[in-house]
Amino acid sequence: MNRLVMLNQKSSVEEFKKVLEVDSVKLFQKPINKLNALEQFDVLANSIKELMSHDWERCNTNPSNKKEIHYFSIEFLLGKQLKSIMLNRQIESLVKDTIEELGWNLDDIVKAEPEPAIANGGLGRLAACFIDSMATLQYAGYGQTIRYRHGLFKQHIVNNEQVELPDRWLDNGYYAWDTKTKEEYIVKFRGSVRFETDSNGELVPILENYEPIIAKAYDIPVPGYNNSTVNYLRTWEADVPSYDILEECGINYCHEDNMKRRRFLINQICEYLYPDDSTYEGKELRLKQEYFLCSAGVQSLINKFKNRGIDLKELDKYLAIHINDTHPSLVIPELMRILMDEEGLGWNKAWEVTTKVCSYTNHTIMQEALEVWPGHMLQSLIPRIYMIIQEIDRRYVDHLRHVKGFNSSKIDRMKIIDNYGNVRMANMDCMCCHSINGVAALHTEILKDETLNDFYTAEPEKFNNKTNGIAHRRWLLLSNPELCELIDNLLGTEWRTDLKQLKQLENFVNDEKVLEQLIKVKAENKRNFVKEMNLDISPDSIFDVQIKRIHMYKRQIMNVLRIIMIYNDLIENPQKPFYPMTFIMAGKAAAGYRSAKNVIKVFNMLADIINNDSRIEGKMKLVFIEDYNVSKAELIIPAADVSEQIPTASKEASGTSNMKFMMNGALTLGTLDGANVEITEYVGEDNIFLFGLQKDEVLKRYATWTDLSGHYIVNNNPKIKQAMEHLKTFNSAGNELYHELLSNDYFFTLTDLQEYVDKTYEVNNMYAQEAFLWAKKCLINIANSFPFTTDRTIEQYGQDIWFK
Ligand code: 26V
Repeated sequence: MNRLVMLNQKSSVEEFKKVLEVDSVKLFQKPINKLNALEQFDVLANSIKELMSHDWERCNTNPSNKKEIHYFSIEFLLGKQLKSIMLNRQIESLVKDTIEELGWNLDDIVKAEPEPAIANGGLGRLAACFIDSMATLQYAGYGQTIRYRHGLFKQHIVNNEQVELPDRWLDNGYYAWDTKTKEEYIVKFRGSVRFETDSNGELVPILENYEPIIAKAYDIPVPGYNNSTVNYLRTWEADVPSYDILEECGINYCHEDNMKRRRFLINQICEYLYPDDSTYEGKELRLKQEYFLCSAGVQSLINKFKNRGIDLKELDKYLAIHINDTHPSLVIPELMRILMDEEGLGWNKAWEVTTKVCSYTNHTIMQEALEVWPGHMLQSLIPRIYMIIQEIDRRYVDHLRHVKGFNSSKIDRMKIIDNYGNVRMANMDCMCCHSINGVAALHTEILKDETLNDFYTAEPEKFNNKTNGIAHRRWLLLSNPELCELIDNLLGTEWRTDLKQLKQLENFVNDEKVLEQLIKVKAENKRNFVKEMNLDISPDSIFDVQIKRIHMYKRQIMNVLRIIMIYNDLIENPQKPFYPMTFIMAGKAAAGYRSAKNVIKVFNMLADIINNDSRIEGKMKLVFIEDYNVSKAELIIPAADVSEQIPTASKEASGTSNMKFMMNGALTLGTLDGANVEITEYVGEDNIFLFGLQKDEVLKRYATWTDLSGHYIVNNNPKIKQAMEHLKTFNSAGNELYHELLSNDYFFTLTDLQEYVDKTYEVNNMYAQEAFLWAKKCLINIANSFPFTTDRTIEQYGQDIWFK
């Protein structure tokens, strides 16, 4: 390319402008003043990539041979990148000044930027925060995932109901931040395994008649904050093999129908995140996606380290692979396969290397999310991998029986392949990884005591806790500049890189001037949110916010029932003091999750009623924000007064929005679950509103088969009964939820409801009566949010797991 200048960090506005001009013509064959906002974004992203290219290339080659961390995850929830990259690379003024000269508008460009949402929720957002922190801490730390053409569906609310539309974020096949690399690998599916004897008399497995699929790597740059590190998130795309490869595999590519079908099946792999798995084919497609990611990723790593001349017997000195939940577990047998079948390491050495390389994080104890595959599905889709899993299982079981002396019922629970032939991925992770961690202290305790107790008793030294965090750069510096400015005025600016300094904010908790400023910042953020979202709500009301995936264990239905109870109360007692409250909810329900969809419908129906009831005199307002995503979270969270964190104790592994809210000065109303427990420890019980059953009680009730029907509570609490009767009237959605709760209130919604309502009144009163006390609590929350940066989390992963 004929460039007049090469960009770098210190480039001038003039130079930057020149590059944009060249790129404009190159990308769009248009002069720079004729671009629309999306084209402006594309050109800008392209130039910023170039600005990083030198550092990117250097980090890619890893000249100092730092140990590399590869974080495999089936989802990454990146959100928009432009502002984050500008912040991390410290090029905010360069970009702003340049586009100002061009007459462009940054807000418009940011709005036009596509938002990759190739994820569901917390798990994927955590992964995105992790790669930001790894780059910031200057680890050679990378992400690996799939380049899905559709992210999680777009949610529309039509007649109060969720309607799913495809998220076509990659429709033109182009995402300005990523770069297609030259790397390609063949991922092999199906076929059969034959054994041949090699010259040393060793048996060598040969996979025959397999179906080849090409994996192509696209890399998205991940720059660290205020340093020269540029790592990447690698996304793998599936493609049809060349005719040469097809010929080599003996596949007839001249047959048109055959090729059409082949192309369709291959394209399917990257079409959707979590395809519908209610059919056999759907389930198999998910498994295909998982192996596709694992095989492509592991092949690329082996290739890289071989090219560097590294002895694969010592791979663990140079490489750590992290398995984010069970979805990428197939990296284990894939690494074993390559080390043994292709690189000639024997079983023992391959096992030693693999177990030292791989580590696993569990993100949920919900049974339905712990993956299990029918053995015959693996056997037909990835026959050699299945053999290896069988062999791992056989040897480990042998060890448990003869070395550990475990009895057969315990071994039955621990085996990878159960007595029905199902393959349990979490069991494989526990057997093969050198480290197993939960994501909050309470969650890790539950893993050790309950969910993974058998493995804990076998190898306790493997277990450790790594409490989640959030990238405070995105969730505070970028999303709440007003609050940051206030903190700068109080502490100087060093806290931005050394979050521990936030603790010093406690020096100001009795300074009414500071508290006033804090109240002002919140008010400003609330007004901004209302304006940006074009909402008809009062910024002077209390913003009570529950934003997360809709799930029965997260208990949005309890929030709905609480609102109904308060509503009934205010109608019956119009004189009762009640500070106006806006109940904000957002979140998507999985397309096939009927109860969750019912909750959305009921909330919206209730909103119609309450928002139009003049008797309530504007004291209550309900808002459902449709199509919740990262950008919306960035607007809502700084505007929140009350953070709703109300899962059934024991069920939410950690939660991360709880941390985002506290860091932005909202007070938590919640249960003692997940990271709420640690939040409570840091802020003190006076600065959080807690209610509800605690973990031990919940687990005890499950263990003792306590009657979980809701009848007793409904019959003994007339107010709850009244609210439930009301719920029943919200057509079939309300009616179904009513019956569900009455017959089997598995998540103790009705049990915790009255305390929840009582706490809400306490919150309301305090906000209304004691503005300074409220602000003081907010400040204490902000001051004590410092441990919840992913910089801390990642440092601990580094010390205890990856570099140990
Ligand atoms: C979820 C889903 C949802 C839709 C269909 C398929 C599928 C498969 C697996 C999963 C597992 C999700 C596990 C998860 O997201 N856990 C969340 O992880 C967060 C980060 O550690 C944590 O804060 C949340 O508490 C936890 O629920």
